[in-house]
Amino acid sequence: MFENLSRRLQQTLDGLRGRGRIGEADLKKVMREIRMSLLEADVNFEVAKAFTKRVQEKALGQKVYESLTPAEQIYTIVYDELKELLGSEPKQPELKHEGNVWFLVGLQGTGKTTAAGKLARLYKSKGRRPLLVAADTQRPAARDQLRILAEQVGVPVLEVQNGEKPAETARRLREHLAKDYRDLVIVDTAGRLQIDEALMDELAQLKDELEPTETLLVVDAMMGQEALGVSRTFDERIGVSGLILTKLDGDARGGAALSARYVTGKPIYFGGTSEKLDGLEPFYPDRLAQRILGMGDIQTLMERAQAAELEEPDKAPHEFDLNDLLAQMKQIQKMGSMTELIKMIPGLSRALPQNFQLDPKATKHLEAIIQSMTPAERRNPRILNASRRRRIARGSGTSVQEINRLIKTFEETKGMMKTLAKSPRKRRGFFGRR
Ligand SMILES: Nc1nc2c(ncn2[C@@H]2O[C@H](COP(=O)(O)OP(=O)(O)OP(=O)(O)O)[C@@H](O)[C@H]2O)c(=O)[nH]1
Ligand SMILES: [Mg+2]
Repeated sequence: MFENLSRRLQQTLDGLRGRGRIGEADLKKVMREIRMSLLEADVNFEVAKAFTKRVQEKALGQKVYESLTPAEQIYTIVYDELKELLGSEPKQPELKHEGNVWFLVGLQGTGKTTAAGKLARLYKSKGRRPLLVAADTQRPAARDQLRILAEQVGVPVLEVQNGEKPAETARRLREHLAKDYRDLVIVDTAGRLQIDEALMDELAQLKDELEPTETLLVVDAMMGQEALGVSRTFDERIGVSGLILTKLDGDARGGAALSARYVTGKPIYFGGTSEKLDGLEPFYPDRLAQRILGMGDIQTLMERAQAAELEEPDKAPHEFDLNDLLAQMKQIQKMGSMTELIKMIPGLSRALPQNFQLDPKATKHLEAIIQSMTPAERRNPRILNASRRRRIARGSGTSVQEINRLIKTFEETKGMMKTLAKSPRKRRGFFGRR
């Protein structure tokens, strides 16, 4: 998602690079290009218009910073406005010491049940005690789906019965909580293909009974503009406190995601990034804006790297060796597609061709080579002389050239690890500043 928009915006802004001055006519042209890029990405028309108008006003009115070139100034304005459009500051749902009830609503298939499971997993990992409530009173299959997720996450689930009245559900919930203390109740509700009165009434009644502390509207980013009109209806009828944007990993153009905050006026709390239970991330307007403008999302990258590292049992400090390289390759596979990660590295994303994919077989080869080495060789690749390399090539069914290449990659990675370890934060920001 966002790839085309990202590419087009970057092209437009790159076109300004190296200019000493940007005249009003040039600026108008740039604004037209930005507006077109946004519209092509399926951004709401009003949103696109207002966006470019604000960028232009700021660009004309801004005092000139000597430290920035005109192109860089426009870059920063576009960045600021994108961030603003996405909600400016990251927001999370309110979480009190106890008594939290989160109500998930949304159209059919948007990802409510999946999001309920993901939220339970996320907050359990933060030390909370979630309870899932399967509140679809019509489809037993929907309740089964949530029960399976609850089992995977390891949290209990309370299931409504067919045709159960909201007041009865509330009573059973209180009874359940009296027996088994829980500080976060996540309620998964039924979806419908279209807004329909019966559903809205049912949800409104259930909401009255359960008195949720947050009502989270689940919006499918793949649905495009129409999702947002629907969101407004949900808000009018039921009241919504925040959004969860799902399927951000899809190949939709991204317009709905970009317009959601502006059109609904509600903060985006989370983004869904895969079908799996760990595919939910707090939504950071600044990081997404950075990613769209191609500045790389180093912070997300580092956090994901750290999260994966926590799962590594062996954390004793030692010199980076081939075992680490192998472990790293495996972690990277775990972290998500390599291509996605590479796209987050500043500079690299723009250098790559549009449909770039890495070869997953490459890791398998690497693994075979490293596994053919003795423990001593893995710890200290310097001892790998020609005869050892020949032996390893035979053992792993590869060639000496491949081993040489691996050693080179290893040396490079080792160098990079040192640089990253020294100054992880200095690399952030516009054009190396900040
Ligand atoms: N790729 C991707 N798929 C998702 C994401 N969230 C949900 N899905 C998929 O979307 C489909 C529908 O998800 P559900 O969670 O069943 O949707 P729902 O809103 O509960 O649907 P109903 O209960 O029928 O209204 C499933 O195939 C999910 O795996 C996401 O963030 N990314
Ligand atoms: Mg469901």
